[in-house]
Amino acid sequence: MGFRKDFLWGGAIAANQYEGAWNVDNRGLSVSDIARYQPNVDVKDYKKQVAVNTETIQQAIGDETDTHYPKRRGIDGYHYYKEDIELFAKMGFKTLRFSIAWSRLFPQGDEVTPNQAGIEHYKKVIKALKAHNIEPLVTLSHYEMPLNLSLKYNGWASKQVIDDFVKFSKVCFESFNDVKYWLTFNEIDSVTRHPFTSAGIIPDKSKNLEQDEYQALHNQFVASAMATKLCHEIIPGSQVGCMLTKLTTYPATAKPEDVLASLNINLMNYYCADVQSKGKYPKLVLQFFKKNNIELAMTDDELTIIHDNTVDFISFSYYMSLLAAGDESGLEMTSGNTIVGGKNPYLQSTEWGWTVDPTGLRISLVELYDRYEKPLFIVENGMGSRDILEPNHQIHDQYRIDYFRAHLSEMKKAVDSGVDLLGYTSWAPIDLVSASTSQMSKRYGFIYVDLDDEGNGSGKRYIKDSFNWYKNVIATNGADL
Ligand code: BGP
Repeated sequence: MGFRKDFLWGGAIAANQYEGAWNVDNRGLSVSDIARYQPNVDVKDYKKQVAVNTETIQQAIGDETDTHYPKRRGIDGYHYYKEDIELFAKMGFKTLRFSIAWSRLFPQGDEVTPNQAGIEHYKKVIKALKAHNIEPLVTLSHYEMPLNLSLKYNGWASKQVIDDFVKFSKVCFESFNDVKYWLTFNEIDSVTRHPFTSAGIIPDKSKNLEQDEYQALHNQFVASAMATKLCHEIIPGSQVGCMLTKLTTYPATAKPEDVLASLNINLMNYYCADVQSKGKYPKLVLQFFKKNNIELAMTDDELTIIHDNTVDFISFSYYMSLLAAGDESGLEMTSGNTIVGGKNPYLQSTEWGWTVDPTGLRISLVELYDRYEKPLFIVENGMGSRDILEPNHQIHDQYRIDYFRAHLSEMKKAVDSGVDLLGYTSWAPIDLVSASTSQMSKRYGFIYVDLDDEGNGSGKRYIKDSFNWYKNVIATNGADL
C-alpha cells in the first residue's frame, strides 16, 4: 500500500512562463511573447484574456520591450535556474518537469540547423538537475511555438509544421539523450479552447476555425507519434507520455438529460488521449466530425503511424471540475482552466473562478486508469492564490498546504485502490507568470518570487511555509501529509 518506492515527486514549470530572456542568445519570437497583460479585463473572462488577432500580433511584434508582455520576462529563470534547482533539491525533488522553448533551438522554426546556444542552455539545466539526482521530465511543446510558423502557415492548421516539429524533437532526443521521460504536447486538447496559444492558429486567418482546430489536433497526433517513434529509437528505455487537461465534468443533477450532457463532454475531453494511447480515433468522434461537416485531411500512412506509436504513459493536469446540464439556462456558470462550465454548489471556488475538488482528482485517476490501463502521471495540480510577503520575508500560506493535503490524500486513496501512478509534479513549485492571465499575482509556488504584475520587484526567491510541508511529504514518500 502507499506510493511506489521510486515515486517521482516534484514540480512542473514551462519555459515561456519561467525563463524570460526572450531575446537572449538568438532566441526567436514565440506565440507566448504576444500574450499581453490586461489589467482591465476580468480575470475570469478567459476568452478575452487569451484573444488575439492579426492586428494585436503585429502590434506586439512592433513593441520591442517586455513592458506589456510578462512572458517575455518570466521570472528570469534563464539566469536563475541553478539557484532554483538548488531550492527544488532542498525540498527533495525527485523530478522536475520543464519545457524546452522551441524558438531557442529553432528561432524561426524552419531553419535547417539548430541554434547551438539554445542546446547548450538546456544541457546545463539537465546537468544541474542530474547533479542533484533530479530526473528531468521534458515537455517538447508547452504553448511556445515559434511565431514565424504561426504567421507563415497559420500554425498547426498546416501539415508543413509536422516536419519542423519532428526535426526539433530529433535534435532534442539526440542532444539530451540522458533524459528518460518526455511529453509531446502540453494539454493537447486545449487547441479547441485557445487555438493561438496551443497551435499558433490566428483565428481571423482561418476560413473555418473549427475545422482548422481539429486539423491542427490531427497534425499534432501525427507529429506526436513520429516523435514517440524517434524517441524510442534514439534513447533506449525512454518513456513518452501524452498530456491532457483533465476537465472532469459531473451531471448537474440526476436528470438523465444532465447525465447525457456530461457523458458527451467527457467523451470529447478524452478523445485526444484516446488517439494517442489507443492509436485510433474513437468511432463516436469520427461521427461527431461527420455530423458537424468537419472534413479532416488524414492519410492511411498517418493513421498507421498513429496506430503503431502509442504513448507509454498518460499524463494530465488536474485543477478543477465542472457541471453539465441538458438545459444550461438554469446553471450558474464559472470559468476555470480556460473553459466555462456549470458551477458546483457543493464546492468552493477561487478568485479566478476555479473550483476546488480533491475528490475529483481521485475520480479522474480511477477513470483514466480504467480507460487506458497504462501508468498515469499527474504533471500539474495546484491552486492560484494571492500571497502576502511579510516584512521578514515569510509567507504563511496555510491555504496552499490545505489544498495540497486534500488533493494528495485523495491521490493516495486512488493509488491504494490499484491505480498505477508514476509521479506527481505540482504546478508550479515556484511562482511564475500565469498562462491564462499573464499575472504574477496569481501565485502557485512553494517558493515566492518578488515580482509584481508589472515586473517591479527584486526577483528574489523566498521560502513559503508550504515549502517545508512539501519537503516532509517527499521525505516520507507521502506517508505524512
Ligand atoms: C495549465 C497550463 C500551465 C499553467 C496552469 C495554470 O493549463 O498547462 O501552463 O499555467 O494551467 O494556469 P494559469 O497559469 O492560467 O493559472
